[in-house]
Amino acid sequence: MIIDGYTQPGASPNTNASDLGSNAVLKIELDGRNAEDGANGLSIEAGDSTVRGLVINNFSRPINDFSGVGIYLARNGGNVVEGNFIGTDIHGTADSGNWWGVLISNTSDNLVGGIDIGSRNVIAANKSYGIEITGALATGNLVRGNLIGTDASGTAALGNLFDGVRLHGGAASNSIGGTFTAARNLISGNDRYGVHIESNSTTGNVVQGNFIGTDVTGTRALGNGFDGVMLDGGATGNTIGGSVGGATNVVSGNNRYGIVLDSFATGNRIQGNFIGVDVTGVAPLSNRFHGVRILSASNNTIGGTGGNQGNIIAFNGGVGVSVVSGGGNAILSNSIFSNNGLGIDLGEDAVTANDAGDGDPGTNNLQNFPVLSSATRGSLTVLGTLDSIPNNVFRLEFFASAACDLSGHGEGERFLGSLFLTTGVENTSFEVTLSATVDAGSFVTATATGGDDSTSEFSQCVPVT
Ligand SMILES: [Ca+2]
Ligand SMILES: [Ca+2]
Ligand SMILES: [Ca+2]
Ligand SMILES: [Ca+2]
Repeated sequence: MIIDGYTQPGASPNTNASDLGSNAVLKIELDGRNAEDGANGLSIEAGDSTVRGLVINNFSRPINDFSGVGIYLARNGGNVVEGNFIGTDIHGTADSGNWWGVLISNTSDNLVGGIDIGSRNVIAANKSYGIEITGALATGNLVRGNLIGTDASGTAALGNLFDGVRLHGGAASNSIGGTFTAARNLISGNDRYGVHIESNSTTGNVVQGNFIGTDVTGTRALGNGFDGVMLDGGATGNTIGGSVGGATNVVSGNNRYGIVLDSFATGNRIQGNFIGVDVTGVAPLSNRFHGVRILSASNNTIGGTGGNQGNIIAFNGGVGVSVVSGGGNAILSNSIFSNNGLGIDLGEDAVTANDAGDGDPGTNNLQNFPVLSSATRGSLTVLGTLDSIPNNVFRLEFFASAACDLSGHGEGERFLGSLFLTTGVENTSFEVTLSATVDAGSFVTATATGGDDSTSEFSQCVPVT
């Protein structure tokens, strides 16, 4: 079945590129104000159907978890939802919210939006979630090119009242965004989280190439009310960003933290993102608090040792990466600088001093950081020691920064290189020569990451001489 509102005279699909809002002109409106309680705008269970060019609004009186939905997709998948305004008036500018915008429940391979510019939906002002994808049979769904939580211009908030996009209940291997510019979703101005991935077995989902907390240009803040991205409730093995071209999410301008990993989120990868900077990767566009916060979550990776896996985490109002509790969280090869607080903080309690022998348990093992004694130009030669668990291999990473944090520790603006160091029974000395050009007057810092992937805070800064 194809329902195509663009066949109505005077209607036309969007022709604007991704850095502008939608100029779609819509003429057909499904208005739920006079529908019975519990009505949906459209419920599609047959599959392989297309809905395009409609305004669907005011279906806002749910009587259970499957009602009060603008477009409800269940049972058979393969549907396409494109070029609609869901939750707004016909101009895409005023609040006429459904309860849910789009609810994809236990069905697979649906496409919301698309990489054709005419495919972009505006999904805004709904009274719970803009898009929810839920259930273990919800796999392989694609959400691409939409404006979620803004008006049609992409420059003003028209938030969904809960999250912009919620993945829940075991939804697996779904994709939000993509590496094509046209696949970018704008997910901003929502009242709670931009993207919320939650609950056990919600796994293998990929969030790439989106603007989360900015306006449509990626240069101005249009923050989500809570965090840009939240993974919690045991969400496992999801990827935010990636190392391939176009995978970068801009997660900036949000009203709490940039990205949060909470309550047993495990094995998730946060890679290649801009967190606290705008789309240029240079200009500040701060999240209000920390760039990344990890709380009761273990074995996640922020950055990585492969190429282009590091994130830029800068200019945030709090710490760059705060690990409040949990272990085995690797923080590798990132560019972390000019955050208001520390670059990396274990325990969220300012600099945690090294203990002799590093036997202390705790957040990320309270892994001791290296102690640097000098950094000398030419080829950059760094001398120092690491006091940690004997007879273990540690990955030391070295960074250069134009300025040292006020604490005297970190941050780490430019990743210079790494060294594997096997510890002896006492402080273990190292000397490493890095093929990096570093300006005199700048500073070198280091981190240590143990065999369980727990990364330390940053070392003290040493000036380059
Ligand atoms: Ca700082
Ligand atoms: Ca600390
Ligand atoms: Ca320690
Ligand atoms: Ca320790």
